Amino acid sequence: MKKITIPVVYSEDHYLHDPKFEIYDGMKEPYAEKPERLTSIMSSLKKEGVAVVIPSKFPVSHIENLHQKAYIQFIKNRSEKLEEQAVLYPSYFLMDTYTPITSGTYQAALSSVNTVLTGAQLLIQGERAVYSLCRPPGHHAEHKAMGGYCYFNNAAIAAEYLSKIGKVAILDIDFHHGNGTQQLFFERDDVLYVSLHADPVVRFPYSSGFVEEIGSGTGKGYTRNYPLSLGTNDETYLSVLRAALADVKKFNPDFLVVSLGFDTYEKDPIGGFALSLPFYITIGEEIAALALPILFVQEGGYFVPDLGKMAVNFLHGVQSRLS
Ligand code: OKP
Ligand code: ZN
Repeated sequence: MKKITIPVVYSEDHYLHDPKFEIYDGMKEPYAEKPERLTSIMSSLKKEGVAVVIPSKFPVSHIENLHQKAYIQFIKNRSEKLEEQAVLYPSYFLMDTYTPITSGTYQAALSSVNTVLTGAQLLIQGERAVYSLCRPPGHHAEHKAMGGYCYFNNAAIAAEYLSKIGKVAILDIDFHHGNGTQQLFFERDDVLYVSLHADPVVRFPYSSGFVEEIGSGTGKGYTRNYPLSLGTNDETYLSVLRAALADVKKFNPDFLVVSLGFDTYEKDPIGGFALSLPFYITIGEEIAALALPILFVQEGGYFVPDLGKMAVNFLHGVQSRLS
């Protein structure tokens, strides 16, 4: 197998965000979006000998391009005022009960944004593919609402940054629909949003990700949703992935941003598809075959013991199609 030469952008700042619980239908549950997720991926990638890039600092204006200033300030202020072990479920700017603020949340979320912007910058400098290994994730975060473990919309912020240079397509292959990313580009025709996800009737975020949502105004036709049934297997997923990739190809973008979730895996504790471990090689190959500069942005994936294997398989698939 080819050696993985795709740079991995990673910062240990994500450890600063470590809530101890989430609230599911009123009951406290252990927090699924935990730091060990990235520890698992990072230790497997290090064994593959990947080059690790530490993110540079970008101005907050990149976040302000997509999120309301008052919303950003709110997260910063509340975060900075909290005691170390405190877990705050704010009454404002919040769409669910999975996305608390802790003392390190703002710093971690800011670092997550820097991780993807650094990746985007590497693409602009000519890199073919970059993996931004960030947490907290971002695709559920809307203009002025946190939710689904997300605070700032990393993939959307990277796409916005790249869109100053060329047309950008976002392919979202996390198990959940990226309601935030969809919202942020719903009325635009310079950024395409295509998503494969669990049927929102049965899974989070419940309120969006339906086929009828296709964008509006100038953005009409630049949002595409592919909801899938629980239990979706490798074969069905592959045929739908190919349809989504055909949409991307037709759009003819200059850059591709992939919201990469590993919660489509058969053993994922909060997912519900039946994708196998070797299939992640295929997903990587199919996406890389588009021959576009690609930024991979980490979103979900919660079966910690196998996350490293999924990432390695995926990157091997991508690598095999980079000429
Ligand atoms: C974030 B991402 C289980 C409930 C989980 C929240 C899902 C957030 C997913 N205790 N519901 O897209 O992976
Ligand atoms: Zn997810």
